[in-house]
Order: sequence, then structure tokens, then C-alpha cells
Amino acid sequence: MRARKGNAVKTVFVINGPNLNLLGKREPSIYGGKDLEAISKDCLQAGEDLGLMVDFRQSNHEGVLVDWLHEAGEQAAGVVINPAGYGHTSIALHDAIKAIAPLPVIEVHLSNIHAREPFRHHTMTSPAVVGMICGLGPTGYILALRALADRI
Ligand code: CA2
Repeated sequence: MRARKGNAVKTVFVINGPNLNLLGKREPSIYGGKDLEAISKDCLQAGEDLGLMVDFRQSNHEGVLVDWLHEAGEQAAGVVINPAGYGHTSIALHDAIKAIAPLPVIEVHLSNIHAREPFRHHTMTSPAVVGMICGLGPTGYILALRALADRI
């Protein structure tokens, strides 16, 4: 059966970076109307459909995100990460993703970062991940989970 080895259901972390806790409350024209709680529910349901246990988290703190990537390296079969603003700046997140290789990590952005301000066009994290999805809103998370399920 896909995404299962033996009878153990594999866990994937879905990690969300700074300000994503504000989703649904502000800037709906950019990020849509869904809040993070609703995205979490959709991810948990998608995980159930794919035979994956989804551990969905959000932090506004770079070091916490690094710690969670390390934890994923010990405990998870893959990671979906929306690094939010830290994706554009954080060598520490890049290094943490590299450090847990070959664990597959997929980067997601709700908005099309390439259609926005030039400072959003580059992410420090994208060279370290297996793939990146942007501009598809919350569907990007579900597509990333499907891609992980195919790989693990
Ligand atoms: O499009 C994405 O998912 C982003 O990762 C969202 C980040 C942004 O810095 C990235 O460039 C692209 C922002 C997180 C959400 O920020 C909010 C700010 C105000 C209201 C709601 C969300």
C-alpha cells in the first residue's frame, strides 16, 4: 500500500513560518480567506486519505523552525514547509533542510512569490528542497502531501 511500510503509518511534518497564524484575518486578497486552522484540517484529511499521519505546526520563531526540522530528521518521513518570510532570508533554514537530507522536504508558498515584490522572488530554502510549489493557495499543501506520499 502506498506510503506505508509494514503496518506503520508514516508521519510527515507540515511546518509553517512567521505570520501564517494571521491567515484569514488580514490580506485575503493575497493569501485567500482560509485561516491556518482550516488549512490544518484539510492537510490532516489529505494525510488520512494518503495513509500519512500529518503533524501540522506553526511558529513565528526561526530557531523553533530549525528545531522542528531537526526533529523531523529523527521522526518524520518527510516535510512540507511554508517558511514564509524566513524563506527569503534564512541560511539557518537552508542549512537545517540540508542537514536532514535525504529526508524529502517540499517548500510551499500560498502566493506566487515570483509575481510579487522582487525581494520575494528568491528563497534561501528552495535550493535545499526537492521541489517547490507556489501560487496555488492552500491546494499547494495538498499537492505537496501527495508528492511526498509518492516518494516515501
Ligand atoms: O505566499 C506565502 O505563503 C508566503 O510564504 C507568505 C509569507 C510571505 O512573507 C512570503 O513572501 C510568501 C507571509 C506569511 C503570511 O503573512 C500574513 C501577513 C498578514 C496577514 C496574513 C498573513
